[in-house]
Formats: sequence, C-alpha cells, structure tokens
Amino acid sequence: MNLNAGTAALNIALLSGQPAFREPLHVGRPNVGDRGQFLSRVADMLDRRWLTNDGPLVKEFEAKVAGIVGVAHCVVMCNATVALEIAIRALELKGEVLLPSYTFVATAHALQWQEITPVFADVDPRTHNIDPGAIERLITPRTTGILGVHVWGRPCDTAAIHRIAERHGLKEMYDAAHAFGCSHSGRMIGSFGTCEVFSFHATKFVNSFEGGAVVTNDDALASKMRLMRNFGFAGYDRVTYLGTNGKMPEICAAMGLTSLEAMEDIVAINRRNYDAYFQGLRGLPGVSLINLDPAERQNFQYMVAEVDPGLARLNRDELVAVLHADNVLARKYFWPGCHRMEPYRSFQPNASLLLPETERLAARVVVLPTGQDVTPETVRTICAIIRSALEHAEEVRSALARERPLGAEGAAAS
Ligand code: T4K
Repeated sequence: MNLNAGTAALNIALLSGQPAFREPLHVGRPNVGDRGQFLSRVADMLDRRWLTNDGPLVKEFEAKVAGIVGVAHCVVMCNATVALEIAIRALELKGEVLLPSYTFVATAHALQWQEITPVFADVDPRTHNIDPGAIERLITPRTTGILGVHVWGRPCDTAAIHRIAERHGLKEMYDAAHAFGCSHSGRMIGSFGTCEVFSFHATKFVNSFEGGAVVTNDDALASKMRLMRNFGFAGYDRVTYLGTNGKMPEICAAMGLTSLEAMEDIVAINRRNYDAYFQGLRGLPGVSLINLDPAERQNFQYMVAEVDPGLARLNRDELVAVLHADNVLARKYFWPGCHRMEPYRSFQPNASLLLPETERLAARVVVLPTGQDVTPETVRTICAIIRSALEHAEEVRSALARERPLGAEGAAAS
C-alpha cells in the first residue's frame, strides 16, 4: 500500500511534513497488459530470429490498428514524432503550417525540424483545441497546411477545419497522439483529414514502449511513407526515395499487440478513476474537470483539471506545489505553450500577443494521475488534499513563501 498511515483529510504534506504517499504517483505511469501474452510473443520472436524491419508482429499490429480505426492503412513507426515528420514530408508540406501552441512540443518540432515554420493559432478554451476562427486570419501565401491536435483525445472541430482547408487549398492532418480509441461524431479518430498520427509511447493509452503510427485512406501516401520509414528502399539495393529510419522493432509491436488486448480493461479503470475524481472534486469552487462526451468512445487517458484563479483560493502553480509535496506528481501540460519554448520563443518573440486563450489555459491546467496504478481510494486521497489545500489557502501560501524565495518556480515548475 502506497498510502502513509494516518492520512487524514486535513493533512497536507506542505503543512504537516508528512506526504500522503510514500512513493511518487506519476502522471503517465504505463499500463501493462497480460505479461504471459507479451512474453510468449517475445519468445516466438526470438525463435523466428526476426527482430525488426517490417516483421510479422509489426504487420499484425498495423492490421489491428487499421481495423480498430476503420482506415485502409496503418504505417507504424518508431515513435509519433518521427511519424509526424514522415507524414509532414510525405504530404509535401512546406513554408508555413498552422497548428496550436497548446500541444506537446513534438508537434511543432516535427515541422521546424524540416525548416517549415510552425504558425501558432489560438485555442478554443472550451475544448482546448485549435480554434477554427483563429486559423483563417493567419493564412498567408506561404501556408500549405493545417495540423490540428486532438488534445486529451477530445476531437478538433474537424468539419470547420476541413472547410477552411478546402477553401484555401491546404493539406489537413491531425496529431492524434492522445486520441487512440476515441471517436468523433460516431467515427473513430484516425479517419479525419488526409492522415492522422497516433503515439504508442509508454505513457499513452495503448503503448508499445516507444511507437507511433500514421493512419490514412490514401493508398499513394501510405506507400510513400512505407518507403520513407525504411531509408527509401524499394527492394534490395534499390533506393527510390529520400528516407530515414522510422521502423518499429518487433518487441515494440509485441507490447503494442498485448496493449491492444488490454484496451477495454484500461478504459474501465480510467473511467472508474474519472468518475471518482468527479465525485471527489464536486462542488469545489474554481476547480473543474474537463468533460468527455458520453455519447462518444473515450480512452479517459488524461485526467485534466482547470484551476480558475478568480474562483479558487489557490492558483494552479500553488496547487501543483501542494500536490508535489504529497508525492502526487501532477503535471502542468502544456505549460508554457510551444510559443514560449525554444526555438519558437526567439523566432516569434511576440507570439503571445496573438495567443491570449493559450496563455490563460496553460496557466490553469493541471493533469492528475490515473491508470492501472491508481485506485479510487488513491483518487479520494488526492481530492482530499486538493480540498484541504483550498480550505487552508492562507496557511498553504505562507508555507510556500517560506519554502520558495519570491519569484522562484520550485517544484511546481518541474
Ligand atoms: N504529439 C503530442 C500531442 C504528444 O502529446 C506527444 C507526446 C507527441 C506528439 C510525441 O509522441 P512520441 O514521439 O513521444 O511518441 C510525456 C511523453 O513522453 C510524451 O510521449 C507525451 N506526448 C507527453 C504528453 O508526455 P514527458 O516528458 O512529460 O514525460 P515522461 O515521458 O518523462 O513521462 C511522464 C512520467 O511517467 C514520468 O515522470 C515517470 C512516468 N513514467 C514514464 C515512463 C516513460 C514511468 O513511470 N514509466 C515509464 O516508462 O512526456
């Protein structure tokens, strides 16, 4: 049991010196499927002596992912960042591409790595996703595409983005790193735009240790990406395209297949925790959890709260510091926004003026632990810490001021 004995609702480590949890509770602790199945796949792989390069486990993983999403092609890669890079190059994006700044920095890096300028559009604060209304005014003659991100697995307004893309002759693709297993208007995410990219990183809903995939219904694009992920080899000694090494090894596909088999169990666990958090934080002024549409399929992988500094008695950073002291390693994704990270910060020093909603959101969001390692009892303790901290806001603030000299970011910045 991870809980420290004698944890009472009013005990928060910042005031008592006694953390609620002995071991750190991480956001993004991997979920692990059936070990027996995984190990037997690995044993078969070793017997076959086929370890990488489009092996049978990779092919099986691709077929299963494509089947779940309902698309013609799934091209798996070593991670989603490389998958984004390959998809961007295969789509022949260049010049400028529109995307949100409120995303993991890999989305922007995948463009900049190819000397394409990421142009950050503001987000809709209700969905945390790129605001179609903000896209159109940023389009210039150099714009070639829109790269939407389904943040937390909640879909972008794909219909509006599609209309804009068509009107301006732009390519449309999505970073669906968070959205495997989620649907939008009854259709699985993965089937929107020309292509979409999933992440199967260890911290994701379905994981293959490291991994990613591009899914598409475009036959020519899929063939091109298969060449690109394998140095451009179209057979022994014949290179027909500029390529890289984006291959997924067989052991990763073994984990991915095992993880796919555990999907329903993990959804059930995440859903149970989601309900427990809603119950635990109900009625708390200034702290709200994001809603997921019950009519759609959800993976419930991210447990996302917003702290309204006008209503809550502590701000987000103060609350994160409280939670860290209790060994709850809540995260401030995606603070401070890509536009405030290098190299974008130097390239576009005034970007924040165009991104007021992104700035506001990045200062409010806190992501809480969920997944197999988190029980409803753990959730109740986390919620009790949050309630207690807000009830004792003045004492918390004094304790934080004693711990951190003015202006220091401390634990909350990590
Ligand atoms: N697009 C979007 C929108 C994304 O969110 C991401 C990745 C990408 C693209 C790129 O996908 P990949 O190229 O990674 O496939 C984590 C993940 O590393 C990253 O994949 C993810 N998004 C992002 C949202 O979160 P970090 O740097 O914040 O955390 P990390 O990986 O150190 O893990 C978080 C915590 O989980 C750790 O503090 C400890 C725990 N952990 C982690 C691992 C890997 C474990 O307990 N065991 C583990 O094996 O980025």
